[in-house]
Amino acid sequence: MKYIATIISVALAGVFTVTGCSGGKNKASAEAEAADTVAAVTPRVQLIERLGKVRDTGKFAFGHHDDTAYGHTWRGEDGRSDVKEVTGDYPAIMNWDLGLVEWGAGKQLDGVPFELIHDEAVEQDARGGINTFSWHPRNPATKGDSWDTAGGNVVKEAVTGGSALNDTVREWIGRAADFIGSIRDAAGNRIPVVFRPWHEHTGSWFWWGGDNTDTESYRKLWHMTREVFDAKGIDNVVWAYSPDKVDTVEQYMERYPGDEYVDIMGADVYCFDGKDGLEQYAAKVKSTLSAAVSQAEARGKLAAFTETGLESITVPAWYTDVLMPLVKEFPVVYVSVWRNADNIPRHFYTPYPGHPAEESFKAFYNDSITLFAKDISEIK
Ligand code: BMA
Repeated sequence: MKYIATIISVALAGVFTVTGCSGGKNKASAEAEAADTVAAVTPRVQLIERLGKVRDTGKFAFGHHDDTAYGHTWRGEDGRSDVKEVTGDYPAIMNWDLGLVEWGAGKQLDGVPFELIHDEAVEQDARGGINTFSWHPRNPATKGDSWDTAGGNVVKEAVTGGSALNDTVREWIGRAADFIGSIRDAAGNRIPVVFRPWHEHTGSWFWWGGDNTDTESYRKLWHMTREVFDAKGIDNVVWAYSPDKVDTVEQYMERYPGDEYVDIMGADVYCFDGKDGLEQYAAKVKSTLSAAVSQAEARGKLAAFTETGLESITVPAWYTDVLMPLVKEFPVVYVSVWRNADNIPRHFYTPYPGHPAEESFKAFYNDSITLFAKDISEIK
C-alpha cells in the first residue's frame, strides 16, 4: 500500500509541478497538494473511481439483494444463487441489509447471519463484484420495526444532542459503522462498499421518512451518521442518497443532506403489474431517474437505480421489454432488484429456473449493456 502511495505521490507531484507553473503554485505547495491527494486514496475513493469507469463504458451493473444468502426455494447453500442458476453468472452487485445490527443481533431482519454477510461480501469482492448495503433499523422510540411510524418526530429527537434517543441512535449508527468497517479481505484491507442509509425518505412508510419528520431533522440525521462513521475512521463507504419515486427535481432534492455527504444519487422505484402499473412505472422511473441523473451530472456524482423490481415478475418479458428500455435512457452505474425470499412464495424479483421470465432474464444478461460479476471484474 505504501509503495503504491509513493508512486502516486511522485506521479502527482510531477503533474502538479507542471500545472503549478501556469497556476502560480510552487513545488512545495504542489507536493503538499499531492500528499493530500494521496491521503484521500481510500477504499471509498477507489470504488468511486471504479464506478466512474463503469459509467464511462455506457453499461450498467446488475444487482440483487441477498443473492447468495438464500433464494426462492433454498437458504444457506454455499455458492448457490438464483441469478447464477438462470444466467451462469453472479450479479455484479450484491446488496445486503443491516437491519438489527443496531441491536447487536447475530442475524439481520430477514434471518441472514451477519457473519455470513461478511463472508459473502468478501467473496463477492474477491470475484470482482461490488457490495452495497441498505439498513432497516428499528424505531428507537417504540422499539418497533422500520415501518413503525409511531412515536412522533422520532428523527427530531434523535438528532437533538442530550436527548435519550440521541445517545441510542448514535450508538446504533456506531454498530452499523463497526460492521461495515470490519469487512476486510484476506489481506486485511477494508473492502469498499456502497451504503445508502435512511432510504426512501420521500415516502412516509419508514419512521425517518416523509410526514414522520421534517427536512432539517432528516438532514441532521445524515450529518450525524457521517460524523459517527468519520469519528471511527471508516474509509470504505461510498455514500448513496436514495429517495423513493418523485415527480420533480425539487422533490428529489428537498431533503438532500449536501454534496459533502453524498457520492451516488440513487432512486428506488418499484413496478406493479397491470397496464396502469406499467405505465405508472415508466412515468415514475423517468421522472425520478432524470432527477437523479441531472443532479449527479450537475454535482459531479454518480447516478444509480438503487432498488427496483416487479414482485413475482408477473410480466414475463419485464426485464427486456419494461426495465431495459427505461434504463437505457439514463446513465446509471447500477440497477439493483430486491430479494428472492425463501419463505414468502410470491416475494421474488429475479426468475429462478423454470419461471416464465427466465428467457427474458437470459436475454437481459446477454445484452452487452448489462454487467454481471465476470464482466465487472474486468473493470478495475
Ligand atoms: C421488504 C420485504 C420484507 C423484508 C424487508 C427488509 O421489502 O422484502 O419481507 O423483511 O424488505 O429486508
